Amino acid sequence: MFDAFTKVVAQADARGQFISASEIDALAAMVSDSNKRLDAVNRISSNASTIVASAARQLFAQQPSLIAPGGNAYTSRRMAACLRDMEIILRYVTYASFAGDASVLEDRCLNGLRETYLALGTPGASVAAGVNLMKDSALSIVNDKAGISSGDCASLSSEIGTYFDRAAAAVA
Ligand code: PEB
Repeated sequence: MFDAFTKVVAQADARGQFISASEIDALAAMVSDSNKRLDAVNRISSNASTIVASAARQLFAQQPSLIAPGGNAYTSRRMAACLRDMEIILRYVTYASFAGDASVLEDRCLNGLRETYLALGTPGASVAAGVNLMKDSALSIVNDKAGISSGDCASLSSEIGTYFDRAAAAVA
């Protein structure tokens, strides 16, 4: 598992070179914006159940066959597994957002997930749709102007968006 700093170290070591000025500049920029990152992670984490519940509600409205008899979220056991999976994926997205690096998400959550869903008969495309709905909801919470000092969060939002995109692409 890497964070943005250890990733740069590992890459420099693989090249057998010192850390470059541009790498230092990029990390310095990340540090100077770190309060935005912590606020974003805090907002997503503290609204996790809302994000999961509203994404799931929209997913089942868009794909009602999932909750109809025989569907992949039919019976409370499967529904619970589905909500739990969405929460697990969201949790790893917050870890990646915190670390500034996708490796924790890739290694501990997404690696093998497509094969797991194939084996279970769970439709990966529907999971991906659920992840995209969580992305929309999480980013609107991150970008809410209310109750926070204002600033430009465009690049942070798009970085966080890429973690959701990776999760969706891993199972679609
Ligand atoms: C991945 N999900 C399920 C299982 C596993 C995962 C390993 C099988 C074991 C179990 O049921 O608990 N576990 C999960 C995960 C990690 C992990 C992400 C990462 C570290 O350890 N059903 C739907 C929706 C979708 C869904 C499309 C969006 O209709 C999910 C939610 N996952 C779903 C369902 C099951 C499941 C299991 C329904 C149960 C499948 C079954 O038993 O029939």
